[in-house]
Amino acid sequence: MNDIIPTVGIIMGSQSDWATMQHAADTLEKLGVPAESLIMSAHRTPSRLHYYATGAKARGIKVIIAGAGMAAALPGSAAALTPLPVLGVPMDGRLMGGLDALLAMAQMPGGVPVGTLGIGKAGAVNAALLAAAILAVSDERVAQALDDFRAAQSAAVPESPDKNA
Ligand code: RP5
Repeated sequence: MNDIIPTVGIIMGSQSDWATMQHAADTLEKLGVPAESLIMSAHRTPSRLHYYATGAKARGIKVIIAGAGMAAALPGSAAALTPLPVLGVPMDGRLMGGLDALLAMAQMPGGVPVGTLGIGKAGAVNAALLAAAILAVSDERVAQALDDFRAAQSAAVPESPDKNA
């Protein structure tokens, strides 16, 4: 049995969002940040979302990453129910390439913030890195993992292009 308590909750509106949100999960795993991944929808499973968001802080979750597409109400609805920071990831591949979801997440009414990332895979990866950066303020182990990630990322960039690629 896995008794590691997750500190990041990755939630998504549908199974169809997992192809994108798995990049957030993979990035947190690489950083050694324990996370849980769950499906819940502001529209299809409102009771499940309410139960999760209102109980997340007491369970030890410190940051919530919420991925959704179309009306993309999940991050904002979660943010309305929890004092935890909520990071939103708009899904791509839908109407307007995900621009509709991006605007829905970013245009929150004043008073209920969602930290909205970019559309798709890059947004999912960056949501994980931003969640880790939030944790790193008070967790030296995560701070070191982020430093190592950035050093490895820089080292992997060649100084000149491979002209045969
Ligand atoms: C949203 O509606 C989900 O986040 C998903 O991106 C979108 C469509 O869901 P499916 O029809 O693919 O289940 O709530």
